[in-house]
Amino acid sequence: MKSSTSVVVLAGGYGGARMAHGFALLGDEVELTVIGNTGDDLELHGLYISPDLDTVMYTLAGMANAETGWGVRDETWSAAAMLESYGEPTWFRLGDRDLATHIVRSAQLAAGDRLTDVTRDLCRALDVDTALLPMTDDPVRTKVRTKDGWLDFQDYFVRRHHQDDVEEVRFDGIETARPSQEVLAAVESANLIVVAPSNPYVSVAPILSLGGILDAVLSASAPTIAISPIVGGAALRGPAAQMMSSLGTEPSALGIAAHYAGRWPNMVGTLVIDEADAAQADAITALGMEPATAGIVIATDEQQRRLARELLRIAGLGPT
Ligand code: FO1
Repeated sequence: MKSSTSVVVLAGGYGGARMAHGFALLGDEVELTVIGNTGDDLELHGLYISPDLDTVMYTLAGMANAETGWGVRDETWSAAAMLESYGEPTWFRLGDRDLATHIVRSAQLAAGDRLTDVTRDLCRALDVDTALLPMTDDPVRTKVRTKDGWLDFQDYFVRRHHQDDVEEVRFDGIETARPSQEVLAAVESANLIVVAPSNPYVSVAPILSLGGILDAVLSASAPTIAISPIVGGAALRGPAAQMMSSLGTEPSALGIAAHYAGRWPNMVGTLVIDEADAAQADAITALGMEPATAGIVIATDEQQRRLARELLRIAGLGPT
């Protein structure tokens, strides 16, 4: 049987989950590892919640809520209603099925297990055979500075509906946090590394800011392909375009290229942009990045699968 291609996807939430799903749909052709951002993680009601890991896990398990882009589909909210009765905060909505994930994860962490091992156990229980790796087992928390001062990420993103202009982003704990051995091994042995169409500031940056990961990616034998999270000047979901503007980057495919080239020189070999942005290809080439044009709006399984296959072809790993 043809040896499978090892693909590592650096992923945030929504866009990362869809890109990962595209590779998962290629079945045995691809051995998929997803390195997930944990900077969005939070503790609420005494539970440890890992939104980006859960979005990827639920998507790969076929149980994601496609409308909201987070949590579980066909969800019920009885526990949330009872929490409300107790006067508990419910601005960060936790559905009954989703709560089971946080209960099991919190109990295993309290028993001393690593987040890496807990995530593996949860995925296995949901028949997800993709290796979903937290970027680190150490605490990292994304904070954003707005005109009202520093905010925890979920305060900014959910409670304040990411309406604030972000003036600065920081990752508390990043100085001492280290990528797990599993993460470094996956990067080292990958045939292809994919930077998913995730928010460069709060999904991709926490992963690449972890001590040792950038060097691992730069010295890996695998090519690195990034997919623009911006199509036609807008983010497909979430505040990426708004953040780029307030943080000084033009919200466009070219702006993404400039951001990646400036912040992580020589890390991205090919930037995949949407057909709608093909006119920016030459300017992207001038930044030392190879542009590739493809359909990068991947709402359906077929679109996700097709983009995954196209990325393998671009990397010289799939049928031409
Ligand atoms: N996002 C919201 O906009 N509103 C919510 O109430 C909400 C709850 C929630 C619960 C669990 C979970 O895993 C994610 C949740 N999210 C919610 C999304 C979350 O803020 C984002 O997935 C990431 O942090 C950003 O990618």
